[in-house]
Amino acid sequence: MAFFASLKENLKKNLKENLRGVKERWSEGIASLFTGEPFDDAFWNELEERLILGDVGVDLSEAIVDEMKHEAKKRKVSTKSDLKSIFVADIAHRLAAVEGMGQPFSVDDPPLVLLMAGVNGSGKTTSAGKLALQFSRQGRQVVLGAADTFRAAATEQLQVWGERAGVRVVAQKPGSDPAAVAFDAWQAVRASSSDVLIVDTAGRLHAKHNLMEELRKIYKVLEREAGADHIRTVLVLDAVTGQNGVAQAATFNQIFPLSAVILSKYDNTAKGGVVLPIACNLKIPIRYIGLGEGIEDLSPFDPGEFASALMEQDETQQDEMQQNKADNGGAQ
Ligand SMILES: Nc1nc2c(ncn2[C@@H]2O[C@H](COP(=O)(O)OP(=O)(O)O)[C@@H](O)[C@H]2O)c(=O)[nH]1
Ligand SMILES: [Mg+2]
Repeated sequence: MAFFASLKENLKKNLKENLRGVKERWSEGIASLFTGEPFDDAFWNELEERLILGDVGVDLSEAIVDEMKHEAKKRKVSTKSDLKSIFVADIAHRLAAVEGMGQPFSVDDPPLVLLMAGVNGSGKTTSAGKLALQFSRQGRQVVLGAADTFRAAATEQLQVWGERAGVRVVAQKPGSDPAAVAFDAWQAVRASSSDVLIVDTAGRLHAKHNLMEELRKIYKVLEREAGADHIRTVLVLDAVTGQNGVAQAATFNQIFPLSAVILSKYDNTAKGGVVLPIACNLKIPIRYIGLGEGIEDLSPFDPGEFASALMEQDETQQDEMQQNKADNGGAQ
């Protein structure tokens, strides 16, 4: 419930600023489709179209609509509003069926090594800081590795997060080999018998071959030292990312099998439809969701709440429309 409460709070908080963002939401118009008269073929086409527009992908959108048609027939559903719960349940079910979905990382078998990956600005460093605090609060000894050596500022940024979370940061000077930093950080974990290592990395476009190779090298070093069983690879994905997110996930997933997606910035834009094909087709679980810039703003992903939020967001849109009308009325 914490996820939903903070989501709602954030949506309300940003009510006005979000007006523009609303147009970008993947759920735009989906809830309004489910009102009124009995449904016909046009309804199914429209639903499929809106899912595709919402970055769910052509094949998956088609599969969702086919499944719904089937369910509607089986249950003899005749109104669109009855279909609404079938739709929400279907989305939630598809997500929940992916192993690890919504499950925070466990430190049952320490050391746990997290390798953060993703494009520039997606929220890797911020998420690393948030995770460090969560593990530290569980009484775990955490080390952060500053393997984004491209810019001096990147290391400083991680050091700030380390201070906030109260954990040690292992860094070298800018321009150092990131794999060497990862190795150093691992040594620090060993020497201090720490439980968790979180390795931050530089943003990289999935299409940049040499940068992806560099990431593979970091992974190889950690795999050699810690063993694959202890490593979890994390793709941090900005919720605003559209279909390109699927390509990103697929390419990172080829470098090393991804253990998780963190869907960041869900407070900014409640898009995020792209997690459906990532979860359902690539079988990568969404484990956490970022709901703000603060160190506490990371919650376990909840597929049920995520699916329900589709309808909730439309209600927020209606609130906004009413608010807008009231504002305009006041101005006249
Ligand atoms: N609103 C919001 N902003 C976020 C979230 N996660 C990260 N950010 C912001 O996104 C920007 C880039 O984050 P950063 O962690 O530096 O991304 P990196 O380049 O992947 O390491 C920063 O301004 C963060 O404050 C989130 O969940 N919500
Ligand atoms: Mg960073």
